[in-house]
Amino acid sequence: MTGAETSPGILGQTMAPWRAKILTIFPDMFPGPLGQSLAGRALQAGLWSLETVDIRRFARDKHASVDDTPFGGGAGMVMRPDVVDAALAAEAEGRTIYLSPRGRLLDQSLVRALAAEPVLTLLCGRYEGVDERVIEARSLELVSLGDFVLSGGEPAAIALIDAVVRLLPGVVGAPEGLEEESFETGLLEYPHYTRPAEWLGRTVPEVLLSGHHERIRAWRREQAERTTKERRPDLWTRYLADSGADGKKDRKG
Ligand code: 9WO
Repeated sequence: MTGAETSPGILGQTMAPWRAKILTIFPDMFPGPLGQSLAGRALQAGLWSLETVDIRRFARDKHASVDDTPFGGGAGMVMRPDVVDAALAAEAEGRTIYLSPRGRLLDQSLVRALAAEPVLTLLCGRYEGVDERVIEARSLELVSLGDFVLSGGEPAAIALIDAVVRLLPGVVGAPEGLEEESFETGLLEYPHYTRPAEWLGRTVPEVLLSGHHERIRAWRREQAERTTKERRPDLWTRYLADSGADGKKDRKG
């Protein structure tokens, strides 16, 4: 993939594939799981492309150091601002994101916005992170997947790309599949069941076997609302606010 290709759009027009550029000291971690399944098939089909940049290429000394000890002391190492900056100066394109637990929480509305960009650069930190000055100097956008610490930004970059790729035109078969899903409605998902109809003495809710599509839709909505109310009062409050005033769902984040 050079990123210069075009892919057939859903209506037959050509469009540039969505691109991700990953700056990392572990380029071999990519595509990793993104080479499999839905994202992997879309990658093969040219619907998106991935380019890794090995940050170590931008190291200047003979040991190719990318890190050094922290000023002020303490455990671990910090990624050098000069090396990370050289990599960004040469390679960054489009919105440039540093995956960090200190960032803005990723949610589905940010995922949609990122899917609408032509290209993203994702900087993956290692050790205790990158020198703060490069974050400031390059106005990096910090994005977090949640309140936990990984051993580096790479698994977070993979998760972010996975979330984006499945929204790209032509990646998921039917767009209705996406509209019905969790977070497009603003609610958590309703419970799912498949065969066998009885398993370990557990049955499937009768309504789902009834063939009454209107009742099924109402039951699923009710289940989604109940689960959201119980488990995610924060989402429930937002759902009520967003579906208030003019009645129906008026989402998009
Ligand atoms: C390491 C560390 C060690 C001692 C005390 C505090 C500490 N913080 C960190 C730390 O945040 N390390 C990061 C490892 C540096 C940047 C890359 N790393 C990372 C990214 N871990 N977790 C993420 C991450 C990214 C996005 N969403 C969730 C987690």
